[in-house]
Amino acid sequence: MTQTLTIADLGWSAFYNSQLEIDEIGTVTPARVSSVHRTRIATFTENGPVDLALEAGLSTGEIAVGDWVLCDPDAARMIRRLDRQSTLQRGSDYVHGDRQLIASNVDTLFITTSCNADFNVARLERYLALAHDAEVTPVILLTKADHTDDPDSYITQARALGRNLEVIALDALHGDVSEALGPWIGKGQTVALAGSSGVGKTTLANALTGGHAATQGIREDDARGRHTTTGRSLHRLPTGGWLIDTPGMRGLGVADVAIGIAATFPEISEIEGNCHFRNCKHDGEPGCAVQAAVAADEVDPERLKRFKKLIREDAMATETIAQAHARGRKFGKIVKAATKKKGR
Ligand SMILES: Nc1nc2c(ncn2[C@@H]2O[C@H](COP(=O)(O)OP(=O)(O)OP(=O)(O)O)[C@@H](O)[C@H]2O)c(=O)[nH]1
Ligand SMILES: [Mg+2]
Repeated sequence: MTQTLTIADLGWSAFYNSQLEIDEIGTVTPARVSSVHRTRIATFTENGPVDLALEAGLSTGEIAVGDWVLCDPDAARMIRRLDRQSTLQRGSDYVHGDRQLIASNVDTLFITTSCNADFNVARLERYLALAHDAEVTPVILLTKADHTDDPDSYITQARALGRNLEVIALDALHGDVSEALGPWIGKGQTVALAGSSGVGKTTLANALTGGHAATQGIREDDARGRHTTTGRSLHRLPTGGWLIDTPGMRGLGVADVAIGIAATFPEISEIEGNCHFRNCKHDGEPGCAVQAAVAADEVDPERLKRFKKLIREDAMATETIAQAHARGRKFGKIVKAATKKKGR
């Protein structure tokens, strides 16, 4: 990147500015994380790209692409991370209750799927829950529109997954992608691309940046890709926005996103309060308002099935996370007590 950028160009706003301590103003440099590595992070600053080492005790696992951090420019060292405006993360490890950071401080999530065997409404709903929970605007991108004679059928199915949900079908190899995605990629806006491997995320990123990041052909038999992109990275767009490309995700676990699930299924969550029992599972209990709405053709029974599955999975994963935190706290106390004893 040769041109100089202002901090506003990088996406800085009053939200981050208000987190600066008085003695930090003018002495530290804000930097936006562009990629995260094992022992260092790459960032963009007003003065160009800077690689930063972390303070002892900090792990790069706690840093997401898109984060704002403060750094000491002379020592090329990160001082601290600023609070995030939004955090996209998925449930990744149920045993340990871990969640994996996908990206942070994004305004829009481009949920990317292709007009072929990858298209799956249940998976799209998982991404929608994640986006809604993070208060990030979801947009469904249907790639490879040139692979089907009937892109409209995909558009109709995707639009049915939300109220006023933006759904865009495109051919990333031949169409004018910047024009189609214009509303979300303007100055200071940040978008993240997410979806299965091989759906064309990097192809879209290249079309938007004018770059040549590696993309790869897909296996014809199952329409799956081969994980060409291996790390998350932040890119500057000629339109003034910022784009985060991510590696394809095989499964998308939900964890601690109950609010996002409710927002993804408003036709169900809005009427649940009318059920006779407060903890109604909509499984045939008397006075169930949701089953009544299914009977009246107001709620799609397939959507209800998928809603219940996500709620169950989310509750289990959330409990595991809570248990893991409790274990962590207990372990911390034991270590503290042992250290104290030793010091005596
Ligand atoms: N015909 C057609 N092919 C496309 C389109 N978009 C992407 N492709 C092709 O699909 C293949 C996979 O594209 P990638 O951009 O590497 O997919 P990806 O989602 O980044 O994959 P991962 O990095 O593995 O997650 C490439 O061969 C692209 O040329 C499209 O709109 N139309
Ligand atoms: Mg890719």
